[in-house]
Amino acid sequence: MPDTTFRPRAWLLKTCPFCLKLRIALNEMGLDDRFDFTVFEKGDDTEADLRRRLTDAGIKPSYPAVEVAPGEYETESDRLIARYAREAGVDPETDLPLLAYYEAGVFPKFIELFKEHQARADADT
Ligand SMILES: N[C@@H](CCC(=O)N[C@@H](CS)C(=O)NCC(=O)O)C(=O)O
Repeated sequence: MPDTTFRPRAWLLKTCPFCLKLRIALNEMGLDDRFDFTVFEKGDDTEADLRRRLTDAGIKPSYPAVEVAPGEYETESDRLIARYAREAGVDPETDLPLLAYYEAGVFPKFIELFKEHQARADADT
């Protein structure tokens, strides 16, 4: 019998553009209530725990990450969005105008800023 009590958990790095993309898509698909969200910061205990979970599952750590079924993890924002869009019966290309607005506007700039910020943080350590 399928486990109907399972709730997917989405791990989102606080300043990650791809994590915000997934969050926007889930919200726009009306799926927020079905998920538990864990927001973490670079270097904290939550990130260490997530990296362990992904590595143990044979997945290269990358954020966002979702436990899509008990003990089963998936990364890659586009793949995750496609997976839940299928479940929600929507086409992410045409049915999610807020996601489209984010992807065509702030998203590429946000990635540039994130990378610059990351490079500065790496240089400081
Ligand atoms: N193609 C991936 C890219 C995700 C990505 O590059 N995420 C960054 C954070 S914004 C990451 O996981 N970095 C690895 C790290 O910080 O260790 C996706 O769409 O999910």
